[in-house]
Amino acid sequence: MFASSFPSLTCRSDKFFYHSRRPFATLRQHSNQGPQKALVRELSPQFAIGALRTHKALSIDLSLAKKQHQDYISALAQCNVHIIQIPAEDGCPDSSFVEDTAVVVDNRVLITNSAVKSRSKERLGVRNIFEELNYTVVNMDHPATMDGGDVLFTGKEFFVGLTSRTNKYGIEALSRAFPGYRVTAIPMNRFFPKKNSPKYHTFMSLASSSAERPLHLKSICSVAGPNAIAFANSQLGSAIANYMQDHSGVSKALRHSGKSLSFVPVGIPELSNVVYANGTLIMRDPEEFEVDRIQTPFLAEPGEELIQFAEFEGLNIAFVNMSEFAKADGALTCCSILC
Ligand code: CIR
Repeated sequence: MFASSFPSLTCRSDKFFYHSRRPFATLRQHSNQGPQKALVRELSPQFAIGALRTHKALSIDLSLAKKQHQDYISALAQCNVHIIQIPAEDGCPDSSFVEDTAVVVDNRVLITNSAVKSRSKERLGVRNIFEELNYTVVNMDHPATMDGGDVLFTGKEFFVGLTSRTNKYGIEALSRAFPGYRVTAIPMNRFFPKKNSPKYHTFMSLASSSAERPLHLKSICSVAGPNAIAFANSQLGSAIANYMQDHSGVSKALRHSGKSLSFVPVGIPELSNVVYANGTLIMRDPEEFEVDRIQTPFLAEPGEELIQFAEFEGLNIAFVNMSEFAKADGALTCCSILC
């Protein structure tokens, strides 16, 4: 059992629930079938110069990024999924972050509306491919905005980050698009210290790391296996994992059978974004990360918790170096749509 012992939270408002009052038992029964396809998008030739990034000074090596993207696709292919690669969207440097453009569950796809102008055209090519594949396509329109990076689907329910990219109208649109599933919004800002709190200045200095000021919900947590969520074992990551655990319909429904969600704490926050499909866990290469043994003598080896979890669950592991994508605030989930 890898459930962590993170501290309890006090925030428990129902304000952020959309379908939470529906008893979980009345919601759709989940099928255990894993994804059959992975949609990926060719790297834009403008990726290195034009991709949005929090840390503007970071320079991206385009040829290394291309290699990493190829390795990523090879790792996905090991997950027993059929790879569908579509061309980059013309004039959209971020279009390889295809996850943000759509949310797919069963045979239905919600094409999201980006809050960022430079990314708004990306949805065109994605919508076309899903129409060709005969999915039921639902479009999200203004004022709703969403990035798929904020949407964590456990297979049974949605958790959605309320962020600078995803607003409450976007979450309402998601609830309408997938009426059979419970949707819980996670108000990310609520977990940051208030400006007048004594912790604020410490927090802001830590916040130079994008892991502590994540762009998306899934920058610091992701599905790591059946009923398992990996999360950054940081103050913010633990608070969010705690919130999910408290608000999960599955936890409540299955509490008595002992089959609730389990949470895998990951010491290096950037390693908490993983891809799980059909018995394989893709994680960032632990060699990308160095542990400062003087500052943090007791920290586990990078990725050790995930590797132990995968071994315990009998999952295959694939490592992929994503350093160039991370410079543009991306990681593993963002480069594909599993469906
Ligand atoms: C952006 O700022 O939109 C891109 N540079 C990064 C998007 C990463 N997407 C994701 O993690 N789902």
